[in-house]
Amino acid sequence: MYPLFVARLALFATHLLTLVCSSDSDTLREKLRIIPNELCSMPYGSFRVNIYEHANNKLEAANPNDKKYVYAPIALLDHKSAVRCIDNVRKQAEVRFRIEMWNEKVENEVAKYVSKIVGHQVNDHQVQVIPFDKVILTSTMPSTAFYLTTHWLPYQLQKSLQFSLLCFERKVCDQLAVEMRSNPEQFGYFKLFFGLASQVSQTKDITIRIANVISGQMVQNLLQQFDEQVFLTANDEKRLLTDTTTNILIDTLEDSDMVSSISESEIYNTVKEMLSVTTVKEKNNQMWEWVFWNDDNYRPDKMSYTLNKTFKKLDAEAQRNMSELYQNFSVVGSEGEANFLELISTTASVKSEFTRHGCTSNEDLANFYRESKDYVEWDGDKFVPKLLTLSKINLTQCRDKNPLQDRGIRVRYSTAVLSAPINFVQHADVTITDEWHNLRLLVANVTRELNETRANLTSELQARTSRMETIDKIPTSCADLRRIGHIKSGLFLVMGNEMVETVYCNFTKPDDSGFQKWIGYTDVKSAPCYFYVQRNYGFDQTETPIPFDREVLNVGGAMNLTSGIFTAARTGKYFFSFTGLAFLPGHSSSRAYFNVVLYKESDLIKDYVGRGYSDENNIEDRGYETFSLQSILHLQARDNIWLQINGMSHGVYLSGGAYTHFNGWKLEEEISQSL
Ligand SMILES: *[C@@H]1O[C@H](CO)[C@@H](O)[C@H](O)[C@H]1NC(C)=O
Ligand SMILES: *[C@@H]1O[C@H](CO)[C@@H](O)[C@H](O)[C@H]1NC(C)=O
Ligand SMILES: *[C@@H]1O[C@H](CO)[C@@H](O)[C@H](O)[C@H]1NC(C)=O
Ligand SMILES: *[C@@H]1O[C@H](CO)[C@@H](O)[C@H](O)[C@H]1NC(C)=O
Ligand SMILES: *[C@@H]1O[C@H](CO)[C@@H](O)[C@H](O)[C@H]1NC(C)=O
Ligand SMILES: *[C@@H]1O[C@H](CO)[C@@H](O)[C@H](O)[C@H]1NC(C)=O
Ligand SMILES: *[C@@H]1O[C@H](CO)[C@@H](O)[C@H](O)[C@H]1NC(C)=O
Ligand SMILES: *[C@@H]1O[C@H](CO)[C@@H](O)[C@H](O)[C@H]1NC(C)=O
Ligand SMILES: CC(=O)N[C@H]1CO[C@H](CO)[C@@H](O)[C@@H]1O
Repeated sequence: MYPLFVARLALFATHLLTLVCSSDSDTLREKLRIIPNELCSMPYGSFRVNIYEHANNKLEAANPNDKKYVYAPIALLDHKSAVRCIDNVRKQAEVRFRIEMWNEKVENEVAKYVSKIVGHQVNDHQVQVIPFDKVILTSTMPSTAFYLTTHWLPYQLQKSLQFSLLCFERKVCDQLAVEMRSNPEQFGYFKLFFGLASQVSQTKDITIRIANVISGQMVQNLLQQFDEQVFLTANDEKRLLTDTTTNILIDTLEDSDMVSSISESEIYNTVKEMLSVTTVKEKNNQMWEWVFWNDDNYRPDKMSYTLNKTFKKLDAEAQRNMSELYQNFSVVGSEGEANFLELISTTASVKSEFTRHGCTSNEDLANFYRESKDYVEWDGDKFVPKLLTLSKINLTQCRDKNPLQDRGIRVRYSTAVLSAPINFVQHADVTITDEWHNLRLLVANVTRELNETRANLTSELQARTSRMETIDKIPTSCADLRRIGHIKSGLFLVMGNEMVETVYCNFTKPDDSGFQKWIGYTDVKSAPCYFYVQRNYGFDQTETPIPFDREVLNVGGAMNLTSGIFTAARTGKYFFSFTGLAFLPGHSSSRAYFNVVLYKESDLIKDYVGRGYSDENNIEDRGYETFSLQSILHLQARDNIWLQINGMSHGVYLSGGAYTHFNGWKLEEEISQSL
């Protein structure tokens, strides 16, 4: 609620955590059962972490694995988390930021460090942060820009807590948030107080001396600037009383004492009475000379005056718009600002009026609009300052002091069990471990990497496709491959004259000369072709293709057993073999013979390829005679191949019974012809 800065700058020379006094040591001993003399102080980044032992560790029966060690919160400021917010409950601008109390890394290091000190293994679970119940952020240096609340925050051993600075003005908070993010060490005068729920508060009678009240910086400023009296806005009144209250507390309480909120507001109100601050609601033009305003340009009467003057320079429509802008309170924020800027910028003489007022940039004009909306209104035909509730202080009284009385007051306060200066991430080893933050970073990293990968791939693809041509044929060389976009050297298949060929393309060679190395033919067949057929029965017809009746294998179906004709499906080289058994009878005295011919028919031209022949003159030697015929042929697609008996003597026949075999297969295909 109201501020408090508990201070003793001189005491704050070291970044060591300090246990504050003997009575607190008692609290530690009694309530937490901690041995108050620290066991050790572990270096951690640019500061140290104090480590204490649990009293039970000293018991005779204590097992090393049950011993407990506690360490002081690290109080590490996460300066990057500082943001300016508006607390909508208190209607107050504030700077919010996080302070880290502990993390797994510290815990782990404490365990390791204690292990070394005590000479036996100490596990993570034997170590924890001191179990305080409450915490409060204080400052050892008073500030007129911000204040801190005097309410304790419950602390349930969270890894980190949010704290805030409260500002009298929003723009001050904006500035402070930036400062904290960019130069956190300036806030080195912050301290954390830790306490226990069971602690009883103490009381102390103090005297508020009028001399102390008047010696405050803001009162002194007012005494210099104004003569008999001064009027303050509610905000400035609060600033003055807060500032004074803080000074009084710094003067009367010990460094580690925390005043209760109620006592603090009692002091605040007492100071208000002592200064005989009275509230007035006045509308009187002379009064403005007595009003304290941080920046004179924003004094309501001066803003009204400028608005009035510029209003007269606008045309009727713009005038209507401008007056509406000040009546329509619903038009807030950026929309109102934008409308205002537009109205000003359309008329040059209006703009120069604002320049005279000290508003040169659009930023100034937007500020002017924001401030003027709070303090100026349209009364129907002109702009007038709003009726303000102001506080009046009689400065004459302050000067001669006599009528003013010192006042005694009883304050209630509690003493922190531990006071710790806040620490900063000044060392590479010390990092803030905010899981959410890390996760966000990780996601951002992954997204960035994906983006980069995508960008890389896109540019690579573009680089390739920009070089890529369409050649509208099957590539026949490395040069063709390069033209259609291949860039990685290796073995490739290209179309040769008849067959597919394998080539090695060395694309690292700058030009097309000599970058193709011929490797060999590639045996590619559009379909397999193998057959093996037999005759089971004898055959004695001449001048007709020999049919077959047993199909052992006929892959591709090129062999027609019924007709005895093999038809080449594709152009290429084929192998055929024919072996058989002819029966030459012994009843005739004349020569017995058997003549078989392999025919090829291409484009209806029938020609024989080769012949097989058996004969026998001697009757005694007649009987079965074998013959055979092998050939390799180049066939065009649709060429026919068959065997036929072209001549034989009477009674001769081709034997069946699986003694007659016809085989064939495609050796290689002229694949270029097949496409
Ligand atoms: C006045 O306001 C109306 C409606 O918002 C807008 O269309 C018009 O341009 C404004 N005129 C001037 C002169 O700003
Ligand atoms: C002000 O409010 C009136 C009625 O709500 C509306 O017609 C008018 O456009 C508003 N003017 C501006 C400048 O927003
Ligand atoms: C201020 O206080 C003095 C007494 O110290 C009194 O004479 C004077 O009238 C007061 N002035 C105003 C403006 O109230
Ligand atoms: C994100 O990337 C930065 C550098 O590119 C690196 O330092 C940081 O460790 C990364 N964060 C995570 C969570 O991966
Ligand atoms: C990734 O790229 C998109 C669009 O290309 C962009 O909007 C986004 O901000 C990028 N994200 C990161 C993390 O770079
Ligand atoms: C993208 O390309 C650049 C330059 O070649 C390289 O340094 C970077 O690692 C690449 N990024 C990814 C995600 O592949
Ligand atoms: C490919 O060409 C480059 C440049 O002429 C040469 O240095 C390299 O040895 C060649 N690679 C092979 C495998 O022939
Ligand atoms: C095989 O030849 C016979 C006789 O010429 C014919 O009737 C039959 O259709 C042919 N079979 C095939 C599969 O071509
Ligand atoms: C309140 C205020 O400043 N009113 C002024 C508006 O402008 C006219 C003329 O410019 C003055 O006469 C009023 O006093």
